[in-house]
Amino acid sequence: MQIEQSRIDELNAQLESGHKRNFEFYAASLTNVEAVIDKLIDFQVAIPSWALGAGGTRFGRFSIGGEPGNLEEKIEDVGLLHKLNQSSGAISLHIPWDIPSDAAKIRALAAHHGLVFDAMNSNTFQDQPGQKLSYKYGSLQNVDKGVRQQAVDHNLEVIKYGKELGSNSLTVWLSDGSSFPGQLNFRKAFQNTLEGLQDIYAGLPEDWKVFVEYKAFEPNFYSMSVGDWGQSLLYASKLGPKAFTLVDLGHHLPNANIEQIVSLLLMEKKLGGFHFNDSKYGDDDLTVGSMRPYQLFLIFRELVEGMNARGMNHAKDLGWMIDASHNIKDPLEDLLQSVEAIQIAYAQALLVDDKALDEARESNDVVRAQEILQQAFRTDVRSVVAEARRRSGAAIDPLGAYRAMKIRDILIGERGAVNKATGL
Ligand code: LRH
Ligand code: MN
Repeated sequence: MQIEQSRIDELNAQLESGHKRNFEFYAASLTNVEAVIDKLIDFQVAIPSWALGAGGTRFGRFSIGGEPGNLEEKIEDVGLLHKLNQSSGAISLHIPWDIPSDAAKIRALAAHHGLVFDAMNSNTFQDQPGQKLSYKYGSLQNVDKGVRQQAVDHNLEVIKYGKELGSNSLTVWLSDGSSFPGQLNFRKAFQNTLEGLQDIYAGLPEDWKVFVEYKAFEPNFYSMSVGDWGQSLLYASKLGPKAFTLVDLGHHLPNANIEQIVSLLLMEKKLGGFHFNDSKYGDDDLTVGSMRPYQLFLIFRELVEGMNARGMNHAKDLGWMIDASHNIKDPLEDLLQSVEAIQIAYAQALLVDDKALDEARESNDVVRAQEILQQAFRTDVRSVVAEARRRSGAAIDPLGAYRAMKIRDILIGERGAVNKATGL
């Protein structure tokens, strides 16, 4: 299904006066509101192709109905999100779940929905039907050279598909590690993994980047061979200028200070991008901003400070991607909420009075520094984010529009109630 612009304009007209009153009230107290709106309009978040169906856990999966049954329908669904918020202009594919049957046709379909292809994701954490060698004991770390080579070949194949689709980056997340003390020689595992990543790096086109994603645990529960930001930075530094770290918010040990990690990786010019989600315990892959919106704000605060310090283009110079899995929510509603939460955190981070904060820091006025930060965090910017959408032709209230148009019912009507999307 496709959404007609006239339908969005119609729904916006119903919300116009209330929105206008809200926006004018809040904008009146903001010095840089126009600059913030311009930045919000430019800021696009890539949607993961594997998060458009109902996820699940080992304990169960509850179908949502109307799920995309192939790559074309996944692109259609991201097209729906982008039409509603004009902030989801890219899709991140996972291979082999999303192998394009006809790359040119797929590329044209994406362009028709205003979408480009963000980072490609390889998969050496599952054994595919007919696969020669198993990844049970890891992929690039594996003691068996044949398994390591198979994993390298797969990543080079993913790059091939990415080139055909116009992507220019590869995310490598390795489930490699160990689940029991004694199982693994950590040094050999690191060396094998580095050699494998070097072979993949050698296959990168000139203008490509490779993102090394780290994770503290799962599916291995004693060690992970890319277990934290330090290990990812070590690999990325040894690989070369096209290699960067990728920060998945759910991949940290409890109470990790992610905003400090982000500020240092950015300072070191080795922060490549994000997988945004939220969590209370582990890699829960929950709606962005649903558990710890203040942490998300603090992360964006470090991003804005660090990117400004290096004169970076906020919208283009880092990979902004969501990585989520939906067990009980409608995936499209969850993703609309996540993009909104990211835009709100970014807008609040742009409102911080930099000069006053520096003065407070230079004079160790800890209380004033907190007050300056929380002044921005406690500023309701929802009407500013909505105004950015209105100006870009999107829905003032994407979630309201999604429900008013009964999109899930239409998708169930078109695709059936039981089909399962490939992905997690
Ligand atoms: C691993 C991960 C990785 C993806 C997978 C779907 O937890 O975050 O980014 O490949 O989820
Ligand atoms: Mn991830």
